[in-house]
Amino acid sequence: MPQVTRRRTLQALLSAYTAGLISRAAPGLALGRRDDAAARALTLWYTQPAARWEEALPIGNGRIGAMVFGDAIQERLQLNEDTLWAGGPYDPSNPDALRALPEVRALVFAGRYGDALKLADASMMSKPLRQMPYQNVGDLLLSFGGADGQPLQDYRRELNLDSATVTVSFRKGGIRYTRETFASPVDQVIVVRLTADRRKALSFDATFRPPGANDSVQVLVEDGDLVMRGRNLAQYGITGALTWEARARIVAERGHVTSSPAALSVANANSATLLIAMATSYRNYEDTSGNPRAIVNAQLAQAAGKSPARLRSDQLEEHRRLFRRVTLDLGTTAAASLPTDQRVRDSVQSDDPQLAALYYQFGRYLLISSSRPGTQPANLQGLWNESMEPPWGSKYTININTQMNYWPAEAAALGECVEPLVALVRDLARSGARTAQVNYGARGWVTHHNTDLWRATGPIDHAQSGMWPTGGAWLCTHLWEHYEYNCDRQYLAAVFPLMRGAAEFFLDTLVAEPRTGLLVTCPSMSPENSHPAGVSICAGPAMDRQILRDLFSQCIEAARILDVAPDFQREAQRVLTQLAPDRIGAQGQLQEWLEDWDMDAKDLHHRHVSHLYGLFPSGQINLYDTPGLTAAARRSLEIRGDNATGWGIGWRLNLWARLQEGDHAHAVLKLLLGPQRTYPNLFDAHPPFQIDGNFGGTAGITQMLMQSYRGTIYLLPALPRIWLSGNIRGLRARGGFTLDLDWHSGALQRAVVRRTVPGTYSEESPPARLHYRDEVLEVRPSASRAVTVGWVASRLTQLG
Ligand code: FUC
Repeated sequence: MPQVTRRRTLQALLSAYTAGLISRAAPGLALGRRDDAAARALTLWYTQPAARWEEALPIGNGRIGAMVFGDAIQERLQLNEDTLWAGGPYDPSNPDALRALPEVRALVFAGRYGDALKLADASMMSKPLRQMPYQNVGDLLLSFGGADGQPLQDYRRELNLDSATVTVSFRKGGIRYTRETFASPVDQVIVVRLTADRRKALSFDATFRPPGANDSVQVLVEDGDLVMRGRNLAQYGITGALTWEARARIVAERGHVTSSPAALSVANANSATLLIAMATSYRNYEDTSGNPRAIVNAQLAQAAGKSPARLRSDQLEEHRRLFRRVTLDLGTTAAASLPTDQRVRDSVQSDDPQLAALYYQFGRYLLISSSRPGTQPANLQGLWNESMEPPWGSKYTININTQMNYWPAEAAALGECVEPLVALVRDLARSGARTAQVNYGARGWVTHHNTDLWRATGPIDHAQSGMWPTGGAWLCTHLWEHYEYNCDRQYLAAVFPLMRGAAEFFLDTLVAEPRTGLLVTCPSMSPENSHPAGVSICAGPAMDRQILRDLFSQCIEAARILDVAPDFQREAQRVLTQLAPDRIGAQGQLQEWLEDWDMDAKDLHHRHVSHLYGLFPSGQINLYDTPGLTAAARRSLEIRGDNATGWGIGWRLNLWARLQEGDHAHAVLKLLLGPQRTYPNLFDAHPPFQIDGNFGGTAGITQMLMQSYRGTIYLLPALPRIWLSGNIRGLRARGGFTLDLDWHSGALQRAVVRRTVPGTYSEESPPARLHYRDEVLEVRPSASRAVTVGWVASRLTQLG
């Protein structure tokens, strides 16, 4: 064996061993106590198979994924591929919209909101009125023959976040069986490794089960592989334009593999490896000419050319490259030794800080598994969906949900995972230019409250929820945020035209509010909330002004950095000063609308807290620069209350953290982690399952421990008293910094600051401005030298 290969194999063996993937009973290998505890802290585990989908465990490589159920007798892997959606390329633009626009505006400004809504519904909406839903590929079923009457013993099912592997193991008839399932981002296949601790003990049948409601799907055996192929469904009058294929190959050690028309059977093998590849003909939102059969064949050929150990070590290395960047320890109580479903059930009354840490890392795991460079962004369910008619189509809802999916990304050191979102915006800037032109007669581009695989950008569903033009502008703030964390000028130059296009749409469509002359969006809404007229349609909601303030200032700053577009900079500056300001209402609350309507709104506890965008995710309203508005935002938050949908709670968590109220933030986090909002597999419950709450939770925990905005890094800004001692290592902060934080007895012990993007920094670069308990300290770590600070005699002090 060549030296390098041997070293790699040894390394792989060691990593598999530390992660607990190699049987603990393996001769000569004794797992150390410390590693055992570390592996436990990153493991979701159960003593029974999944009885329903929300108990199954997710794996994914960003593009393909599975929910693993883990039944001993009949294993089910519910499969997904992120480009398998209904329909095909389509243009939902509606020329009637432009004709109706002046009248809808006039009706809004005349206070005839009901009539405005009716006219918008009749004339301004997309054709078709709905967007295409995400689909399910179907199931891979493995049947192990359970009629022998032998009882099951020592059953355990787990997901280890550090190895991104679901392991099912049990004993039956004196034999221990183990199944390990993972999705490889390197080899683009799902791997199921089946082993038994007695020779020739492994026998099973494998088949595909098509998703319901699709007659085009065939299951067959072809060239020794199990194959399922079909076309996607038509929807809302849009023809299905995709073909797709799932293909599974079994490599068995010893034993026999035989086939029947729609199944493969393995008899008396020592072990077996199943490789599953999936692809569709989607190339991009305008082109569906790909060849899924050729793609899956090539993927299987590559994967089958590698040993199981090599498939495993390549996957581990790539997963850990991202996953291991951040570690979090919030302390451990007795609760941590219980199965995960029980911990969720107990979490309301028990003290289980480790569950919060597990939830935090699960959010990071989900982002790594559902959004990698080159894949589709994480949709409403990330990647995982078993339905042909999922809730809200499992699309991209961009009036909060998709953005929330990416809230944790940068600070949790997963900047790469934002790439699919940037690519989505690149597409929307093209498809949305058509909608801007046709529906509004405007330059630039626009997207309303939803989009799909086909990058549809018009208003959908009903004017009540769809007539909101600010979705694309909000997405663009993520482009800027990616720059702020990674300081890559070349990247900024590439995305600036997208940001500029989003701004140009508003340069052309903002209108002067008749009474004040201030510029407002119209028609628009404060997402999905009805004002006292009982409808949402309005002019100039607070959220739009806040998003546009961010978009325009970020465009100006980007143009300055790049030294481009002076005319555009001037125009953007002029508009910035004419946007209607935020206002404080009679109850001391931050007004959600131009008028002081808040207390008369239909639902005081509405799940959306759109007008608080300025406090979080934006920082334009904050404790330091705008104390009055911040107090008003706090009042609004109190009026809204803490309980909401999963993502509604997730948003509130981040907001309380921004207000630096750690104990309140912790109480909100407890709501999120409780059984009402978290399923046994730790998926967020809107309900139903929606992944945004998971990501909002991970972002919120970060915000409790560290915030970076206003050119300042806030250390432990919202540490709850109950997290007495702990540490978090590897967080990223704006400006290209990495931070390790340790705290003890409720106080900062030390912070280590590094510069992570050395190439972009010189000695003149801004320092890291650290803030802790009203003390500020500027430090200058260099590329090669970390700076350590501590809290000494109530002062923030540089220690080294
Ligand atoms: C928005 C929310 C709903 C749901 C949907 C996907 O419309 O108001 O609660 O999350 O998106």
